[in-house]
Formats: sequence, structure tokens, C-alpha cells
Amino acid sequence: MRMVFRWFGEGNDFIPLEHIKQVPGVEGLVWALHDIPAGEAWPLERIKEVKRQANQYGFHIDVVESVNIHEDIKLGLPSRDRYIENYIQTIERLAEVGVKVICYNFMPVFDWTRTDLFKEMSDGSTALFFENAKISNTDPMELVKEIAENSHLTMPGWEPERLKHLTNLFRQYEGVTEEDLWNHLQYFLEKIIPVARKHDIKMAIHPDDPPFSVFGLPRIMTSKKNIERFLKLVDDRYNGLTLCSGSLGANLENNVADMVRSFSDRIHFAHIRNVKTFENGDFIETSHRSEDGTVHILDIMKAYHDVDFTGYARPDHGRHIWDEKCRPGYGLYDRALGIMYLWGIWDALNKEKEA
Ligand code: CS2
Ligand code: MN
Repeated sequence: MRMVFRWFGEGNDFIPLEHIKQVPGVEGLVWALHDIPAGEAWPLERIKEVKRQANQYGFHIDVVESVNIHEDIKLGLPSRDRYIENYIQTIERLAEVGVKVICYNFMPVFDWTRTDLFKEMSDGSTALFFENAKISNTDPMELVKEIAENSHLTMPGWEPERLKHLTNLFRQYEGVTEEDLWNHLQYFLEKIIPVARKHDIKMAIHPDDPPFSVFGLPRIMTSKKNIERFLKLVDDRYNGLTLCSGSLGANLENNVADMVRSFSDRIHFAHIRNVKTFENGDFIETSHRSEDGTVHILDIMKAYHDVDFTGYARPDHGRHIWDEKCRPGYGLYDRALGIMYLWGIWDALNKEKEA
């Protein structure tokens, strides 16, 4: 397991690289050029700049999260070919600096969706919260406004420029079914995966978060059955997964440890975090510890250990603790605690294996 840490870039993250450096066992940064709109090729100079910054602290930049996919590709519009060309150019440029894994997602319109970014917990910490009833009763436009006002910094997937066109986007998705989405994903993969293979970059799709339809939009990366189908769309190791335990764990029927065992050779990037999911479909992002949520982190780590996982891993979202001012879900403190929990389990399992 190779531990990496998500950093949103100079001026776009409150956490200095000096501080990430002090978290034990972190070898690289998970990064992206967040200001480049989906669909545009990333400029090589900008990519090299991130590499220079990271290298100053001895970090690698092997893992990119995310190179986002233009909506026209998800919608299967004729203009998609132009955006796929740009995507290919980005892959080629990332290959020039030695990137190994590209994480992306195929969720229409919204990336991760929550109803409250700072929900107070009983111990005084706050965390990302999803309230099922609120989603059903809220106009997406209202939610977008609320999220934009409360997030301190722009969140990936919730960029104001993009969301200005929200009504239009929703109109474009009218009548687009899950089957259509599968077809559009396949079309994209058939063009991209040979390029990724050529440059030895693993493509790693992130599951939908939450793993069910929101606001009536189709979502397909949601369950074991659907992940199996995804892997067969292009049956190639370079067509792989970012297995996010927290995203998938928001559906109590998903057994993430079992997925780790079943898909081990296709998992290139592990997101490991806990959530507490309630019977009514609400969920809150808890600490990483197994007993604090409904995702069995200990079992998941055991599964990764049993399959000799050598890919990249990161703690995923954390709570906001100790009065830290941070991006929602991406503070330093709780993610650092998460890392130490994951290492604790991992080291113990290593020891047990040696004995
Ligand atoms: C989120 C997403 O759960 C997560 O990791 O932070 O924003 C994630 O980065 C994207 O969906 C991946 O494309
Ligand atoms: Mn994730």
C-alpha cells in the first residue's frame, strides 16, 4: 500500500506542503489542475509546475484526481470527439511527467452530493452529511447556492461557471437513461484505454457518490454487479477502479471488503474512509475507525492485505476537528488521524504475516 494525500494546489488549499510532510508514511500528492474546465487539455507547463512544487518536498505526483469528463461525453453528443481528443492530449502530457494513475468519474452534472457540509456531531466536530428527504424536497438550484455559500473555496464538480448552466444541463439529460450512460462510457473507454495502455497510465474510475440516483439523474457506478459490467466494457487492466469505500458504503447493501477481493487486480487507487448510514438513507461521514460508522474499515484493510495490495491509497474525507479552517471534508487533522489508523492496521497485519 502506497499512501498518498490529496492536495488542491497552491492558493487553492489551506494546508501547506510542510504540514503534509509531517504525516507519517505519505509518499505522494494526489492533485489536479482544478481551474482548467472539463474538456480542455491541461497545459504542460502547469503540470510541470506542480511536479516542481511536489518534488521540493520529496513527494511524487503519480496520482491525479480527477481529469474530469466533459458533459458532452457523458451525454454522447457529436461534440464529444473533440473533448475526447483533448482528454487524450492531457493523458499524453501527464505521461511526460511520469503520472501512473488517473482517477475520474462518470456522474452526470454533480460530483459528490451532500445536503450539509458542516453538520454538527455530538462531540462538537462537524462533518459532511446527506439527508435523503432534503434531496427529494429541494430544488437542485437551491442546494447549489447553499453549498457555494458555505464551502470557503470552490469544490471540484461544483464550479459556479459550470453550475450557472444547471437548468440547461438538466434539460439535456431529460430522457437519458442508464443504458445510454453505459453506451457513452463504453465509447469513451474504447478511445481512451489504448492510449492509457501505451503510456502505462492506469485509468481508475471513481464510484458514484452517493451510489444511487440523485435529482432523477442516472447513475451507474453504484454496486458490485455494475462494477463487474464496467470492467468488461473494455476488459483490460488499464481500465480499472478507484475503489472508494465511503461512496459505495453509503448503500448498506454494498460489501466493500468483498469487492476488494473480487476486483483486486483492477484496483489501482483505494479511497478508504467510513460513513455511518441510517435505515432512512441518510448518512454522515464519521472518523475512519471501524466502530464509528457502518463501513467495516478493518475488514477492508484485511482484504487489501490478503490480496497483497501494492497500489496507491489515501484516506478520504475527514471530519472538521480542532477548529481547523479547511475545505469541506479535506482538513489536515482528521485525515492525518485516518492515515495513522490505516497504518496501524496495516502494520499489525504485516507483523501477523511475518510471525
Ligand atoms: C470525492 C470526489 O469521494 C471523493 O473522493 O472527493 O470529489 C472524487 O474526487 C471524484 O468523484 C473523483 O472523480
Ligand atoms: Mn472517494
